[in-house]
Amino acid sequence: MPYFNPEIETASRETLHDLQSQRLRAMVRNCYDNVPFYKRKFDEAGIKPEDIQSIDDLTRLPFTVKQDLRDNYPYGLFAVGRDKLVRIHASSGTTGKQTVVGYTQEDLDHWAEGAARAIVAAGGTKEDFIHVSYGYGLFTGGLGLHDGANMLGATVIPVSSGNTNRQVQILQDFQSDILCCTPSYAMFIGETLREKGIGPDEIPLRAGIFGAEAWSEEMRREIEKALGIKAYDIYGLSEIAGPGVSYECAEQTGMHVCEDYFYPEIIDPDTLEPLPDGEYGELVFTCIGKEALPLIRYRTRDISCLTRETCSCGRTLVKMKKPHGRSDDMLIIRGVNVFPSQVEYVILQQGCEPNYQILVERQDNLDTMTVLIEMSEQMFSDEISEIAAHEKRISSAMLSILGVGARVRLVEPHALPRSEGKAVRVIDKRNI
Ligand code: DLL
Repeated sequence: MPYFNPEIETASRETLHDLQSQRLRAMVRNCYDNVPFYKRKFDEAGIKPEDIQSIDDLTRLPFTVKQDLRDNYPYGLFAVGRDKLVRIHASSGTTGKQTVVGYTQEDLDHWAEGAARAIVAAGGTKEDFIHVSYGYGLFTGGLGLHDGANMLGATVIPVSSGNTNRQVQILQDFQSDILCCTPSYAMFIGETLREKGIGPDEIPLRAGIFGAEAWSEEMRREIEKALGIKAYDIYGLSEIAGPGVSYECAEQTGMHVCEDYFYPEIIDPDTLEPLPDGEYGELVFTCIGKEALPLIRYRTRDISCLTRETCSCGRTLVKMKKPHGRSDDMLIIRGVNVFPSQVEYVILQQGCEPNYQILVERQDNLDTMTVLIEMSEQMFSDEISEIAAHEKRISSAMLSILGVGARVRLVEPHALPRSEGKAVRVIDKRNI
């Protein structure tokens, strides 16, 4: 069973515990001495760096939230000066001011190692051609997988996102082995292949490493079929590191967290108390071992759970379940909590393809949810009554699974915009 770093990926729990404790001690000292924000927070909580001796003391430390990054925009939480910084990235900033993150060379090396571990866990070797279709730029996807492939010694094809016809040509002509992009873009590439009459067996692609947005098991199966590959999940977030904070192995029952650098916890988002393994709650990360932006107990808003059962791949690193979505993606429709991922589940379960958009409006003080779904070629019909019957069937499945009614409107194939990066699924007009 190949690993990128067997010493860490299959380390005993004791070894990891010691390493994590040692790194946490150094990190806390770094925060206290170099980040005035953390010094103030520690002082307010009456904590001295020497109070934190082991990773078990982590829960005594305060949380950090995205607003703290915004309040200290752009560089106020950095623990190093410009001379040590080597790279800046930023989040897309769709929900407010963008957040800016920075890395030293050592930070970049740790992040690249996470991405390299992910490529190896997906069956990649240094012989492989890694086709990177995540966007390059301030978004961490492109450069993250790029650096990971470089560290492994594989060959990078740095295509970036967009120009889907060209992507297909490169997949064929350059003989890419592993495709890296968002799951929604992988679907779009699959659809383009089909339109060109190219069968999945006519491209040499073997695997895909997909992340940056929530995607369901049903979506995985659609992508695997469309591209003729095995599809692996990868997770990350700019504030902690880009892709490679955690990654799937062949067992595909969760993503192994690089807990030697990024220590995970699950908390109850209301009480802020830690939750035991196996319970779903908000994922929190502490960047032990990070120099430039050492965030303590950063609340991700992602909903997941941790498991420490033995994995058939031999890795001992804790696994996090596929995030259900973000707590701030959750829609409240007439008082009922609805995650876009649940809507996607119904759509795929009802035999549609995952090309949809959720439109939320408020009419006469009442929330309404309309789900626009593209018809598949098989569903497409000139008979209005046939289309209406499909809409009725999907709508009643929505009601029984979501617990709230949704109007379903089937639209023509290709009527909805395709995404080359993270898909925009929800248009909420209630606050406009
Ligand atoms: O999306 C980093 C990344 C790039 C991850 C490429 C994987 C692949 P941000 O733009 O900061 O960073 O967005 C981070 O995206 O908090 C999750 O809500 C979501 N996310 C990332 N990976 C997954 C995943 C990158 N595998 C936010 N499943 C995170 C579900 C994911 N959600």
